[in-house]
Amino acid sequence: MKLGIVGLPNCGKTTLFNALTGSQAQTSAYPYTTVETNLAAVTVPDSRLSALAAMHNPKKITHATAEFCDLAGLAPGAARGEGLGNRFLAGIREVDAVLHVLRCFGEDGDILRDKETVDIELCVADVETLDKRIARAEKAAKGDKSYLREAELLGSLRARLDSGLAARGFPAAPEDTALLASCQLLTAKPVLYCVNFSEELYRRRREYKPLQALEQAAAAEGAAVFPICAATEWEISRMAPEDRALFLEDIGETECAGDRLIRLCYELMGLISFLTAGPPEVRAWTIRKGAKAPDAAGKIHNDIRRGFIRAEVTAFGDLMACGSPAAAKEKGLTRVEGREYVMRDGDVVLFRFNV
Ligand SMILES: Nc1nc2c(ncn2[C@@H]2O[C@H](COP(=O)(O)OP(=O)(O)OP(=O)(O)O)[C@@H](O)[C@H]2O)c(=O)[nH]1
Ligand SMILES: [Mg+2]
Repeated sequence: MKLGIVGLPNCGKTTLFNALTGSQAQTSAYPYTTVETNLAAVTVPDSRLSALAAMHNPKKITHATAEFCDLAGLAPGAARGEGLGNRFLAGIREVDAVLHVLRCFGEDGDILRDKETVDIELCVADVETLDKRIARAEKAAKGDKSYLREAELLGSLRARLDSGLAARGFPAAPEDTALLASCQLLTAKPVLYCVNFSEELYRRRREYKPLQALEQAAAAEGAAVFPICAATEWEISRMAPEDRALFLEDIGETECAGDRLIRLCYELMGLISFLTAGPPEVRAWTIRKGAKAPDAAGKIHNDIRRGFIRAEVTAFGDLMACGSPAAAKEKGLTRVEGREYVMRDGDVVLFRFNV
């Protein structure tokens, strides 16, 4: 999972990046401090792994990872190449989801206006992409009429973007999803609006009207909102682990920002984890909700997908209640599942395969 941190210059992107990843990338009060993308990977917290490790005493424990990219600030006009525009847009194209940071500290914070400024740039860039694709489809349609449908579909998506709506949420038929995905539109990516508050505003954010308006706008476009106090969270992330809880409590939290945010991203992107456990390794794997057993097997190795015979599945909770895989089997809580089995979050799986 690759998450891109996006927003206007000086909104606190790098501060958020540092808070989430424990990095020390340069921040400053001047705009365009970040030129080269900052990159860091973090482990996805999953307390089930340590419970499984206690059961199996493995050589290795492997968490799923999430990668964060802190991109250059976006200048209005980026879609026309202003500021670090092209670099910025190319950076977004590579990520699986967007963390859109909105400044709500210091003097000139207007989260709704700033959101719109960035949204417009992304829409304009997408319209440009679509125009190229539509022209190509129209040309191809002269020889092959089947391309007419493609041109028409992309045309109606273009009209949607023109009216200021994101490609995300465009009602597409299942047979069109591959075509739409191939356009790699920026506004089709899942978005989490990270409102970067001053500590003072963070404490009374529930009464902060623009946040409520943002939450409504986000819900309408299939996005979510994550209020955060990035500067404070960065400070807390640098403290000794035993001191963190107290300072988190001071801003009304029990968990650090990174853990909260990753969980939200999983929800937003429709991701779940399945687990594998044995003496060599206890490990979490990330898959999409709705993935079937062979897809999950393919995450581990393509040979296991190809030679898939069956999956032996125990729900994590059942396994813990029984105390051991053998006891779970004895009680009939380990199921044998075939190719059509839809994976669930927390399934502890052993794949049987033959290549
Ligand atoms: N008070 C307060 N200041 C913050 C917060 N987050 C960032 N800042 C300050 O805002 C300024 C800009 O922060 P950066 O993290 O460098 O912002 P950026 O979005 O990465 O900026 P560019 O890379 O230039 O686009 C710095 O002086 C930070 O210390 C916050 O939550 N509260
Ligand atoms: Mg920066």
